[in-house]
Amino acid sequence: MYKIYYLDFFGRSECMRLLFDHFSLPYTDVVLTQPDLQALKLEQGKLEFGQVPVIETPEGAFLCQSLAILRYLGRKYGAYPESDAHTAYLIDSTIDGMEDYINHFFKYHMTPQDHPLKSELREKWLSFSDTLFSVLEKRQPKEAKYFLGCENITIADFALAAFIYMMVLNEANPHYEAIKPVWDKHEGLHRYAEGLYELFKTRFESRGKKPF
Ligand SMILES: N[C@@H](CCC(=O)N[C@@H](CS)C(=O)NCC(=O)O)C(=O)O
Repeated sequence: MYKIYYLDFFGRSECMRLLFDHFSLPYTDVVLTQPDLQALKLEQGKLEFGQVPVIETPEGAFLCQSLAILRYLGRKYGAYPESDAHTAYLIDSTIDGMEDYINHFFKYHMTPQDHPLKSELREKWLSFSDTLFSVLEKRQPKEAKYFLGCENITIADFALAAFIYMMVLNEANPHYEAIKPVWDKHEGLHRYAEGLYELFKTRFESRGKKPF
């Protein structure tokens, strides 16, 4: 069985949970407190980068870096069409775009309210959101079930589903009210997002509420 070592967030490991559920692969969450994390950092060979998420494979290997793990699982279970270089590029650059969003979001979120750069960081985050949603809208054929109109599910769908229902359409996210109007403008994505919800409904409706 796979094990996911992470903090008590959906965060960078949610795309892996969606993939495990989709392919009916058993997994268990090892939810770490900060002291647990500090202790785990001292255990040789487990957290190579001193960060989580890390997954332990059924064979006992510890894998780190969330996006590398997602690609690894995608390759292993047929959800990463690498033989088509252009499709793989579109998938990778979409996932990198979400990573950039997360960096903008947390820079803004972690900056104290009275910091002189707070409103500039908010503008940068919202402006990047608009850019990201425009790119997604352009890449996604309106009627298609899977991202880019791929015939089968890919890691982009797992990453996008995790992202949209954690960072955007998540009322428990502290900046939901700010991001929702930006999302609402990008109508071309709404049907795809509804399809993702249906696909992962069991998890979304049983996982509880967390800010991200
Ligand atoms: N590039 C890494 C980033 C991982 C990361 O920043 N992890 C955070 C939690 S989301 C962490 O481990 N923080 C605790 C620490 O660095 O002590 C990945 O994608 O896995």
